[in-house]
Amino acid sequence: MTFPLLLSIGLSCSLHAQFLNADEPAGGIRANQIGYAPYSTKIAIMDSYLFPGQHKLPFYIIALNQFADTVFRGELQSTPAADLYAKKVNYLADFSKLSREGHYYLSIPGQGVSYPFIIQQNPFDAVLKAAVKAYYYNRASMDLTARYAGRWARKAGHPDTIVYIHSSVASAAHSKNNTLRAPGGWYDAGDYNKYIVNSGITVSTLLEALTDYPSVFASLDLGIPESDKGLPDLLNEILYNLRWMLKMQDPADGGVYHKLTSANFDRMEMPQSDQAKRYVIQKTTAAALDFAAATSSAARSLAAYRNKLPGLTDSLRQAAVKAWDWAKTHPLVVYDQDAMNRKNRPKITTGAYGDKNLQDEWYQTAVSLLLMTKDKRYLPVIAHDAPEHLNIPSWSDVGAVGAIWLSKATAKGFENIQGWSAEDHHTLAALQQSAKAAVIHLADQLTQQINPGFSTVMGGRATDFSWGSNSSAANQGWILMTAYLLTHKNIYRDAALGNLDYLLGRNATGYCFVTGFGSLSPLHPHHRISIADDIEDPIPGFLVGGPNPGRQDGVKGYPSKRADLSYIDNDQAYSVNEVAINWNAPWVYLLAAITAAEKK
Ligand code: G3I
Ligand code: 9MR
Repeated sequence: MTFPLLLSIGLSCSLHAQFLNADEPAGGIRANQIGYAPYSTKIAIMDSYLFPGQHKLPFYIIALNQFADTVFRGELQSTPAADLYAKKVNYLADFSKLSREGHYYLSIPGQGVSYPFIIQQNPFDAVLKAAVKAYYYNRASMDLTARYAGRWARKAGHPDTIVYIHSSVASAAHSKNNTLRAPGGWYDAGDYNKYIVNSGITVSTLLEALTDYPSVFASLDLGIPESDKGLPDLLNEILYNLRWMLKMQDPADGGVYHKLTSANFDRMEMPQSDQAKRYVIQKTTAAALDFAAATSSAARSLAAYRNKLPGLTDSLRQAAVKAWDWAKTHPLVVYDQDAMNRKNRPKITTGAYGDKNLQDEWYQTAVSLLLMTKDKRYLPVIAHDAPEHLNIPSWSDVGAVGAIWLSKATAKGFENIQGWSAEDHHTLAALQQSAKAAVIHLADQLTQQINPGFSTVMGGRATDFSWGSNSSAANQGWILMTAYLLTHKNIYRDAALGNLDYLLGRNATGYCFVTGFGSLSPLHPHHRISIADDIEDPIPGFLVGGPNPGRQDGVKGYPSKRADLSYIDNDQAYSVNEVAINWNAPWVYLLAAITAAEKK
């Protein structure tokens, strides 16, 4: 490593690129490649798999200035137990006591150096902003102009003004000539389709970040066309998708189409080049429920901005109740793509989001509608469908989202409601109590499932590594930070910060899993726009899927079969290197939560 070279280029972003180009790799040092708040925990791991070191070696934190000042000296310690996957003890450098702001790297003489990092207040502001802006870059149906999109400016794709009603749709009273209009919204992921189930949890998660950390988002200026309208930009961005979601409801009966899609996944081309016919597919119960949950949670969040958005709050409220009523009369229309394809043409082969167990959807949606309407008809459903055990949130398991909503709701607003008996109030209080206990219990389970090799909750169980594993790390963070909000116990915040470090580089692969950030970062995500746009750098701000030993994409060249190493930065590797709206959402939550909870 030629540090004088580094010094000559100054302390700018190009620093990171220079590190990558340097001859010497970072060895087996695994650490957050962005940085730390001054008073937070700061840990780097020497991965024994790659690092031939031994404990008791000294390590140094060196300032990236012309004097290369040593600002901290410590000694490596062995991790408390073996790494769950490598089955060996790693070494750990703890430099939490270093609080002086600056640009640094860690050095173990004769062994290697880390990538650079910063210590400063609010170290994640740029990552957070990019994580939200990523949604803008995935917008359908509008030009992204250079003013807002910079070098990623592109033409509008998929106007979705003529969307065909697929034969799987039993009735579509509002269609004209067997077509309808449903422009806007975000592309789901690396593909160009739009799926209600996944949009639902994405919107609900992002709204929760806005609700819990309003001051973090009040000042976050995304530079999008809707900026400066007096609303937080996160909300502006969410509204772009919500307005599309509203168009996916049949106003005649309240049913909601499962997805808007082409028959097959598109080639690796820019959105505007894709001319395939688009269809709305079958109304399903999951779509109706997830739609109702997202629209009602939006109506609840928007109450604070009501006079800025005349009409929208009311439309959302009505849409949510109508979708619920449709679900009540169609309680078990599950999306089974194979069965659907046996009866309908064209065959549809894009993402299914086909959840067969809807108990958790009933629960979360009943919670949201209860909070929005104060109508006690939702109480029995909540009582009946409350999950016995909560799992971390995912597109197919939203019970924890409902429990989070219920546990944070206050009794305020429920007093003096007509028609509520003392017993109803008692039932609500008991349900709230058990929701809160369940969220805290889940957080406690998480704090006890540590992979000692990296001191992270993420990877504490082998099942953490499945498709979209990085979103599991972020969703674990969401649960932990909710428990922190509910109890103010530092153990939850510290565990969540460990997962944030995991995603930014303290993991076995050595990658900072966010496009455009860190020194070793995905350059080839499975993201059609990033692949087809002739710009070398991928669209920034996306969390990639992450290690997944399923390796369903069949790509050759994965470095290892080990669960935590089953990752490859290859644009065909969709089971580990795709991006998705539902994966960035808990990432946004975690970044905002950690920012708000920064130790001063
Ligand atoms: O639930 C089982 C779990 O019990 C088991 O232990 C584990 C072992 O691998 O598998 C789990 O199921 C996996 C599930 O994801 C977990 O969420 C399935 O094997 C896996 O096939 C499934 O992958 C889904 C993938 O689509 C394929 O259907 C992902 O969740 C889902 O995020 C992804 O979504 C796609 C859309 O279809 C299309 N757009 C892109 C998007 C992101 O890749
Ligand atoms: O690009 C598709 C991605 O969005 C999906 O998550 C993934 C799994 O459903 O499928 C990708 O599409 C691939 C298809 O499944 C198989 N043929 C190659 C396609 C592009 O790599």
